[in-house]
Amino acid sequence: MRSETAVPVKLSEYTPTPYAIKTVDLDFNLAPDNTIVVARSAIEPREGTSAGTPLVLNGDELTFVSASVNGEALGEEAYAIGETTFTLKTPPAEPFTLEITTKLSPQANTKLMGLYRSSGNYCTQCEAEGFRRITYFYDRPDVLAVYTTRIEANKLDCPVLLGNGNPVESGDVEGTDNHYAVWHDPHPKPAYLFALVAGNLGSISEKYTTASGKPVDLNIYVEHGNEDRADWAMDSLIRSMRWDEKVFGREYDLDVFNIVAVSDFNMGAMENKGLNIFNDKYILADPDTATDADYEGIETVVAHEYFHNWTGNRITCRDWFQLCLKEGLTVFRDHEFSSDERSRPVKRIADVRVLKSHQFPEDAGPLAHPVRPDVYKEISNFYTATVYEKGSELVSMIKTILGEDGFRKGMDLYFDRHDGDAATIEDFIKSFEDATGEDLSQFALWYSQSGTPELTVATHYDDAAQTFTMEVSQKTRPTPNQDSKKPFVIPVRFGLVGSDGSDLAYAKVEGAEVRGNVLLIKEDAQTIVFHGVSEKPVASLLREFSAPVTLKSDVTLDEQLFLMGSDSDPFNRWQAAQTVATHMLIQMSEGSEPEGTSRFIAAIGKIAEDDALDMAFRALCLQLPTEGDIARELGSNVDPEAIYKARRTLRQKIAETLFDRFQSLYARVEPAKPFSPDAASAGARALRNSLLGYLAASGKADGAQIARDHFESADNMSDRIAALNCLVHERIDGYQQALVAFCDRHQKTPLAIDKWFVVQATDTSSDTLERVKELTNHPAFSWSNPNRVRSLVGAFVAGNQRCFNAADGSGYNYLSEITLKIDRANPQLAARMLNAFRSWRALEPTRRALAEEALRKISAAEQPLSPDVSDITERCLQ
Ligand code: B3K
Ligand code: ZN
Repeated sequence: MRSETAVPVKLSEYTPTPYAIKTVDLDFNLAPDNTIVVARSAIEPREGTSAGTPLVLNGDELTFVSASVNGEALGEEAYAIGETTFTLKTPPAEPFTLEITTKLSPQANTKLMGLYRSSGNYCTQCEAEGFRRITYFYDRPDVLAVYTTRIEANKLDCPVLLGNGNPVESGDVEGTDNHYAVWHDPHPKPAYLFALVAGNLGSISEKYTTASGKPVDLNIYVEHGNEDRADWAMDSLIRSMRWDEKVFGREYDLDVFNIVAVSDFNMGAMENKGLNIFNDKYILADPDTATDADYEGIETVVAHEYFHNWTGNRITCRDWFQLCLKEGLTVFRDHEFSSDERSRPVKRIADVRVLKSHQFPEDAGPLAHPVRPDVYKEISNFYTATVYEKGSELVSMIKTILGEDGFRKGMDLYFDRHDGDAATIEDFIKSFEDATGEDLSQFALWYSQSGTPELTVATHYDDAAQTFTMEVSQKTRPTPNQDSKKPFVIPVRFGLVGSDGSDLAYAKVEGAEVRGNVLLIKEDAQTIVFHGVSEKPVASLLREFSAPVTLKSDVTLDEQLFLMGSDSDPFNRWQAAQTVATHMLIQMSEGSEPEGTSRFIAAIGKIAEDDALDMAFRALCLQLPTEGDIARELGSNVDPEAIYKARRTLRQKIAETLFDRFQSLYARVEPAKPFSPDAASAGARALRNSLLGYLAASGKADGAQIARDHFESADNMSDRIAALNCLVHERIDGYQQALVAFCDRHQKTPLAIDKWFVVQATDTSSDTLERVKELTNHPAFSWSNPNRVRSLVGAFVAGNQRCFNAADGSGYNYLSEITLKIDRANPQLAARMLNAFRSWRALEPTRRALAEEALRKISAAEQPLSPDVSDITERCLQ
């Protein structure tokens, strides 16, 4: 590897900066290749800093122009410019003003970090370390300053000029074609929350009044022509603001809240104070171009970024190790919001699917790390499913353990105590301890120990004594840098289900603390005895998925089928279906005939037809575990081809067996017209489209015709894309014409063309890789746009298990080639793609060797690697 090995940053080495920066006045004069930034900072030594301690600021790819202290230009002897630093050698002992001028080229910024251009507009992304690409600064989250930003740009090119906080002044710059605007943000904030937007944009606006009566102007800016696709985002924003007032007592704190959607963005969105910047995928929607999943994604991401205003911005992180303090908590808050807005069990199942498909494999492989890591080389690589999704699960467990009231008290104390702080996980946990008197020291291990605990439960019912005994043990496999682990506190929500499907009463419990219907497991092994249980129950454990663990229990196939039909907890009904299917698929992938297939198929049919159940829930129960789910369950010696075949066989069997019933149900399910994105309508479409999937997979002519008709008659994107998927993936006559028709219809809408890329990239035919390569030459594709790359290349490497894991290693080689290609322009995007190797060690030996070879090709490449890509490669190979 030719890149310099980055120095690891360690949690244990945290020290505050020797200087504080109180205020920053930024002056931007924008031009594509020659933007001038003047940063005037009011700086003072912190208590204890000895006089003359050098001031060392961060910088990255900056052109330094000049610097002055208290208005006096600095001579060259007074400062030093390093590759990543600016050092003021002997700062004054008293508070002083440092002014630094830098020059940037937003046009040439392909990393999409710092100040860059998207469709000709200027925008910024500063988290985690992008502000140092704008000016030399203490670019770390524990330096909080009050920002004032003056933006000057050409009036015609950039009629819109936006900054953080409130607008204070604007006007023409005399004698030029420029105008300017000044924004002031009264809330001290870290540099990563800085933002600026300048460009030619359209907008929609609304007025909002907070619970205490403060008026707020809400604006969403989009590229011209997209204004009428921003209504759902605005609606979501208003509902989020109301919800945060009601559920957490949190109000908005500025006069304006601006959102800007841009088309080139490395992630989903960014919570900059008062000026959220979004990937347009999470703003733009209309029925013809966006699916129900897109509408839901917009609602969630708009809420998430808004909720950061309190969890992230008002209370920020002391250092990047504490990232989960804002991310895990804010994901928890957006999950709660969506659960309240939609169906709670359906949302829970969807969230757990994401957790299990993204976080569990991460936690089981070479990239595993604690929710609060203690060392990193490249922080951009730690915006992971573990920090976000598992981080959210930890907050949810705190709520389960403390109960609704205790949780709210703890949150209130956290907000009261830490408003305006750069806080730590310890501060967060302490707030709950102090508010409730609970000792959470063992619970805190969840933040420092990586790996998914495995919970094993063996049960026994004693008829004569009327006791039900559970032998419970927990084990967490070794993970990088952590060979042995202490036992976790695991809250297990449970019920003892009796033969009529209702939960049985019990007189008392020995061997574990029980709170309500939650068992608190705290030891490596413990025996729990329920007394006074009138009949042999079936244990329904981990209801609502009350802890992020894997569960091995002795519940039999018959009992699982019983829970599938009768458990009062919908989550566990779904889970039982998944457990049964997973066991069957594993047996099939190993070449044996599974037990219980016909009973499982009958149970699936029954759920599908049960009109008492939510349609979205029925749709979820119809989804078989993914190939990734099965691979994860196997854990080692994974043969993706065998898994693919097993899954396809079972799917076809279900389709053939239930064809007539599914056909009549399909005809019966009619989503309401006209189109509405609400949860009930989306649920009806989801059920109908799941049924369509089976009808198309049946191999029957009728099924094929239904799929063609579905495509032709679709009046919304959810239906159209579901049908296109069936046509292409089942190779139904007419699929090529459908692909052409889709592309023609949506050629002016890049976000819709992304779906067209995904359909083709996830096709499991043997020539898919060639097709993906061809499509990279399609006029709609662009290597510089992250959404396009993720839709085509990302969907292939992460969403097409069969072809990415082709036995000849072609998929792996392709990933190493494109990683190197993308890395030259956009390291973060390249590192994201490379994550597809995170489970390579679990593969069967031949593929494992090929994957290792492909990873080694990256590390041995001639070109210098970014810290992002070298970090992932190194950790994968460790
Ligand atoms: N906080 C941002 C993520 C920034 C990622 C930087 N590489 C979005 C979010 O989680 O809300
Ligand atoms: Zn976030």
